[in-house]
Amino acid sequence: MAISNRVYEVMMMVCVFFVVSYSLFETGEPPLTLDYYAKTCPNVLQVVRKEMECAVLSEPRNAAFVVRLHFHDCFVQGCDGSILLDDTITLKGEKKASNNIHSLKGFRIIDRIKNSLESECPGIVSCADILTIAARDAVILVGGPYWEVPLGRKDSTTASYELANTNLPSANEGLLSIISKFLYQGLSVTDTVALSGAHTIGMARCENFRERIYGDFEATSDTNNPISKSYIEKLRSICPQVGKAAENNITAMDNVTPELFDNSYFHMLMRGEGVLKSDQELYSSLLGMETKALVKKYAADPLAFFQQFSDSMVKLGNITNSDSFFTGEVRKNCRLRLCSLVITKLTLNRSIYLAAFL
Ligand code: HEM
Ligand SMILES: *[C@@H]1O[C@H](CO)[C@@H](O)[C@H](O)[C@H]1NC(C)=O
Ligand SMILES: *[C@@H]1O[C@H](CO)[C@@H](O)[C@H](O)[C@H]1NC(C)=O
Ligand SMILES: CC(=O)N[C@H]1CO[C@H](CO)[C@@H](O)[C@@H]1O
Repeated sequence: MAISNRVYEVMMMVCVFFVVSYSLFETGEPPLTLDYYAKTCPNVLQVVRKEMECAVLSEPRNAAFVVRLHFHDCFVQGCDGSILLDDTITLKGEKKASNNIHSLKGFRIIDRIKNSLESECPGIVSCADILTIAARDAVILVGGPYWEVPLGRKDSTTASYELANTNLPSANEGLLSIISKFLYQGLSVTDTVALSGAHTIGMARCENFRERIYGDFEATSDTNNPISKSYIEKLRSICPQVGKAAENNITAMDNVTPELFDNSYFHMLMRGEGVLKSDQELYSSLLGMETKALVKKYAADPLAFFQQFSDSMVKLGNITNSDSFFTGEVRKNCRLRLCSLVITKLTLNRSIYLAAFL
């Protein structure tokens, strides 16, 4: 016991040393590069692709889970794997934040990729980079565009439940509020519309579309059209107006080609049949002249959508938190900070000693 505690103390000091020395001596962020792992883990892209192929082949919705995970990671402290951290006694994670709880999934897919990469090249590839590559592969595997992924992110040693609550957009939020959340991250109105096109795959839960289907759905869609009428009836049967029983009943956000990454989401918006209020507002809000024009453009021109989606995903992946570059680490297990392993063990036996430290 004494020996192992000594080991933890040394590791703790090493952690603290790195944190202090990095933050003191470094300024400016090193750029991400396409060949970041060329020498240290040359097979990284193949390993991620193989795992993603298995995951998406067995369940197409896994593609949607992973794309959304990446988005929710990047909007909170930058793309630093903070979304992947589990709650512990010393860390309140992001998984229970309002837009994540009962909703975000796919963590086990990332665990599986991490395990493969730890046997291929231990301690080299960050969880934040894994998530970025996996999201790109997810999109390709369901028929979407390819883009090259800049790499070199570090994993955070922190997470932010508070920022997860404030930065992430939600289903019933108005257009201007959503756009301002994207602008805050350095993303444009064009990025907002193109990235929303990710809703061409995946599902939404009743609690996120109830307000819309008992609200302005009939006003935006054509209720004289029998197809449109039966669609809203279907949505209402999945999600009754009252009661909690159907809260986790789900429906596809693109009801035409739910498992295919295409531009039919934008056609839905033009028919006024967007499932989420936040989706339909891109086309129907009186304040959304620019977003409406973009919706029309991507509905008419699938290649323009694919091109912009790729560019916007690279921009999304570029959101960084300068802290994580210097205090960041490469986790062994995406759910746990390296240093926290040390801190937790020490806390058990040495809480007084630790209190002096922190
Ligand atoms: C524009 C603001 C956005 C809002 C308000 C929003 C909101 C939502 C909501 C409420 C859901 C359903 C969650 C549930 O019911 O459990 C959802 C699902 C999803 N979102 Fe977004 N989202 C936005 C933008 C994005 C972006 C930028 C991406 C990725 C680039 C994205 C990817 C996804 C995916 C793939 C799903 C389906 C997940 C699944 O099948 O479980 N969303 N989003
Ligand atoms: C993203 O970051 C990379 C490297 O840091 C840079 O080369 C590229 O221009 C950036 N792309 C966008 C769209 O911001
Ligand atoms: C959930 O949706 C199904 C249709 O997909 C519906 O038959 C069922 O009644 C819904 N559950 C509740 C509790 O409303
Ligand atoms: C004195 C004391 O509390 N020792 C504990 C230190 O932690 C290990 C587990 O990590 C326990 O087994 C010891 O009992």
